[in-house]
Amino acid sequence: MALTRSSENPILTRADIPDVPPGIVDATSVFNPGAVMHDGRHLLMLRVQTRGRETFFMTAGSDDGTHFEVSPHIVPIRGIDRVAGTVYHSYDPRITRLGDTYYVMFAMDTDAGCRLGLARTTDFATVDFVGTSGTDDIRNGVLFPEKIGGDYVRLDRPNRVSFESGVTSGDTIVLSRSDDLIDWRPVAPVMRGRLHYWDELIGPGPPPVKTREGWLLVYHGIATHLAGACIYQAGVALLALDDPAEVLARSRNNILEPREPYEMIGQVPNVVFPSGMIVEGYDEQGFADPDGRVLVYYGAADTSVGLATSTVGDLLAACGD
Ligand code: BMA
Repeated sequence: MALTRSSENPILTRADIPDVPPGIVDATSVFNPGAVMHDGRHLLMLRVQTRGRETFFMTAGSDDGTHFEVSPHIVPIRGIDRVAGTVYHSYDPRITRLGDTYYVMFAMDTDAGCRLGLARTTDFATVDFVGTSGTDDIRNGVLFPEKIGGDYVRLDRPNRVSFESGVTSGDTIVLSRSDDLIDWRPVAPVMRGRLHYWDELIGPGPPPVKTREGWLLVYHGIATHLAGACIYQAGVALLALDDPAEVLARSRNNILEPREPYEMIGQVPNVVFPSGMIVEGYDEQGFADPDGRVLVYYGAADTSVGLATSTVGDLLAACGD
């Protein structure tokens, strides 16, 4: 089995969220975290929701990757007020380290629709808004941890599919390139959803990880054909190192699906939503060690945070299953 749930799951629940009045009092949920190693510790950037259904970012730190302590602060995105109109929610942060800077790419619900916001930080105490990253209606965007062919590169998922509820989604992960992280050129579709199967709608999960075999991508897929239900699951794919628009392998089955009560019951039932991934162990050239432990952090039922672990080698093998 490619991914094994932590016996401590869910590793974070609303009970772990300290009050930060007046914004956060008796939090409702915590889910879909970004994850990164920072100063030798595991760091999560959390999506915290309140009874007012307002959304805030908080951080949590851990020495072992499983037991986290949430800092009693809201993390403001300094300068986000430059966005025209109202930003109703900022959520689903994906964190990529480029050199000494951490970039956070996140979804923003704005008057104009869903947009990707980009912020940067070196310490997670102050996080500065860089800008709205592109003009398209996109919810999921993940930056690669290095330039490829001289460009910044990301995987994104344009929202081109509408549910009856008005929620938008998409069935294609696209590769886009940029000179400045703000203006993006879509260059090629990478993967499409597989109608009738587990991943009809898809979106990138955490930022891709560089291995000697290729870029390892964990993504989410949604099955929509089951009466009255959308089931969110996770899968893996392998993309070519020099041209990540080329898919070398893609798992036939999902590698994580809602099975535990905390994944099946909650604010949005039947959801596992991988958003953070930490690999413990890289070689001198910056490739992930095949034996390195992989920690995948995911939102469970839009209510709590789950952890599932693997190794780089096992995830690579799952791409071909
Ligand atoms: C997606 C996003 C995620 C959420 C998921 C399940 O479209 O909004 O933030 O976890 O739906 O509700």
